[in-house]
Amino acid sequence: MEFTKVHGLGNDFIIVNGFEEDLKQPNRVAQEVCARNFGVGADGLVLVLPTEVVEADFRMRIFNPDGSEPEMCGNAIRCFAKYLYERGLTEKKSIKVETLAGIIVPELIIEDGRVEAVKVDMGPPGLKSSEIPITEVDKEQVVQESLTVNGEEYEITAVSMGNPHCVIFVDDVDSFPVAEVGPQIEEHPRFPEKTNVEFIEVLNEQELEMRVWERGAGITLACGTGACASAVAAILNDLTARKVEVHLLGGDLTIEWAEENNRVYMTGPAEEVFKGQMTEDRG
Ligand code: ZDP
Repeated sequence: MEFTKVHGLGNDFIIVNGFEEDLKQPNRVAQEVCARNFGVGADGLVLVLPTEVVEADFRMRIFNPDGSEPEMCGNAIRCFAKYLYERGLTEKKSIKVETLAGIIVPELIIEDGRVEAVKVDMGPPGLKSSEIPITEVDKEQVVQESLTVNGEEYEITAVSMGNPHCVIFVDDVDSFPVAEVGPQIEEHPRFPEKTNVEFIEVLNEQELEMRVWERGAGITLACGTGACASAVAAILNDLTARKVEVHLLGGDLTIEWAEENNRVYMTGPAEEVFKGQMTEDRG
């Protein structure tokens, strides 16, 4: 199985071209190849696939290291778009991608023939409790809702970017025990699809500092959908302007929740690292 290793802000992925490789059990392959010591090592497996949706150009599937299939991945879709363009699979600079979160549209920002960054139309956020989903409430917005975790009470804001996110504002994100609280919230019974968890320190009206515990993946250096959800949560709480810079362990993303059309735009880099070939019957 031929693959390409890519990353967006250190959130790393293995891309496999599904036009050439036929993966019978992508869930199992994801578990194998994402393993840091026994495989290639990555935060996810991404498949490039044809689409049957007339409004779309390609289809993206993504698998977490635990084999589960999330609806969307913000960092991966930037790498996905760059991969398509640089391999000549498309000449379009604005590519319509079918995902389980609907059609997402990455737009390449090209300088001197190189893809310098990708701006992604991530679509509108899901705010209703049923869209996230979160139980025990039936609300249009889940803002400053109380969640009890291991006897401790947290004020949460929950947002869907196709996938579920639970955002918690903290005073000091560097000292917060992400690895301890993250998994307890990921598996909290009020999130029936589990959830990604973002811990956010508001630096000022234009900047957020973020740490993430990802569903099915654990701590990662960056999470694109999480940065979008966190910006939306900060705006819902009147903490920031509608356009913010989100600082993650792996670098920065620019997120804008546009007032005129309710859509979220994410801009950030995408890098290709190496190509490889898995040995024998792996894959
Ligand atoms: O929703 C999930 O299960 C996530 N682990 C999917 C991956 C999301 C992601 N890393 C992104 O960039 O949006 C991080």
